[in-house]
Amino acid sequence: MKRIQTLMKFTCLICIGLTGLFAPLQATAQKAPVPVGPVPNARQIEWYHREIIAFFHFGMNTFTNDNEGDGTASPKLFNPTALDCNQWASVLKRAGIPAAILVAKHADGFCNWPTAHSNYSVKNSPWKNGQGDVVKEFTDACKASGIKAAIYLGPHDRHDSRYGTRGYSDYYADQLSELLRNYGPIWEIWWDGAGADKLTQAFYTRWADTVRKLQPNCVIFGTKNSYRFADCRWAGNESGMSGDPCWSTIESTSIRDESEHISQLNHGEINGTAYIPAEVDVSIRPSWFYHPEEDTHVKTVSELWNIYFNSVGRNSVMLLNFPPDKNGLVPAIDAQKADSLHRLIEGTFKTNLLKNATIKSLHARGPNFKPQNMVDDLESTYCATKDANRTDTITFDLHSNKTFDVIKIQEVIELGHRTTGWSVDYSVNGKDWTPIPEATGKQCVGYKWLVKFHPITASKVRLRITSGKACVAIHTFGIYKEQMAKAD
Ligand code: IPT
Repeated sequence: MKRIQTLMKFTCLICIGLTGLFAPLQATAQKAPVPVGPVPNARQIEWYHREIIAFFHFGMNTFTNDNEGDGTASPKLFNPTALDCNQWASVLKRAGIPAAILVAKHADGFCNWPTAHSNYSVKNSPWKNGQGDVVKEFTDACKASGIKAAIYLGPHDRHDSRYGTRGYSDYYADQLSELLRNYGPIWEIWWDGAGADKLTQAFYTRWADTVRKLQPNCVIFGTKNSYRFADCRWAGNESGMSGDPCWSTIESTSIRDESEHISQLNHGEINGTAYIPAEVDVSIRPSWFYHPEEDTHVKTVSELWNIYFNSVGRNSVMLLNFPPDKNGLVPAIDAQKADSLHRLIEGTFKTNLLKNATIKSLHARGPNFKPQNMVDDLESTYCATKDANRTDTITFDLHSNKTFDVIKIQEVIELGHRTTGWSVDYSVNGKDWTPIPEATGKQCVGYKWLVKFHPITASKVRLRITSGKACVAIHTFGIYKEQMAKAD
């Protein structure tokens, strides 16, 4: 009995000794890196993953062939002959676009839904004898297609004489409540800064409160005096161009003082204290609203491909506007371009040519964070270095020559912006390295960074993380061959 007890004691001591020795090592190898700097909230993480959002500018301007109506056009002019939001949704489904924002009221003040708070609405139009509701048709169509529905309720209003007064604050809050209460989940609310200078922070404090109470998960696109509530920001232009770099971080006051900070909106600020990434609004046509004379000016697939690289490929979300015509339909040509863009994206990014590469890194953190995680197509895994290593060199041996012209790199956004410098080189003979100029001296990664260049044929590729704010955490690294169809 005594012997058994002594043996047990001895065994336990050995166990404790072994655990003591290996546990800390094991723990370091398995422990995730800690976040650095500002990090995204749950709404922003979800928003980033949509990548492309559709915008629908449809309203009185569609019928007056205008973009900025002054609010005096008669409601009698609003009369779409064949409005079909299911057609809009099917265009988006085919184009792989998972979320859409409808203009419920543009700055002319005309309301696309039968609001109880104004007579300037579809209620007084001939469309469906005043019984129609575009917001309802839109949100129903989105719901039926599994598309996230969102709303633009223009803060500026040229029709309502109370604009800028206390009375307007009530009016807008009432309309916001109507829209956020009666149409199911609203994924985003868009607060255009155009003409909104009269609106002080007090207006937005009240309206943001309404949003948060009625739709806690709703993303806020904030501008100017709504800066304190912004989940995402304007990129500083309407041509589809985020800056290089384009940090998700910024000083939120740069959003408030927009006109003096266009460059900050475009590039973000590396040491910005707020996490407010860019949403890049751009129209598939020259204007936001439909004009028949622009039927021959729909953006080409190459133009859209460039915009995709300059928005989604620059750590931003792309917000692509489709202007429905007077019938209330998305024109076939616009639909076809969006469809082709989708096929190009899908085709190009289908095969990561690094998938079967042998991968070596200098400072691998441990088995759970191995470099192979960068090419495994899994959402949950990533590659990280040890806490002490803010740089790394990761070499991919392809074993044979492969031709590629696109690079994709993604960080783990939940862990904040870490990488601040990176470059990619290739080797043909397996020994000497040549830099890819378009992928040299890069700074930002974030949710996603894409680079394209003339095709390169190589048997080895090397990713160098040259500087960072904390240890490296790369979610994805890939090389691809662009799959542009012949007809654009
Ligand atoms: C511009 C606004 O000033 C900005 O806040 C944002 O809402 C943006 O529009 C959206 O495109 S005004 C425009 C005429 C550049």
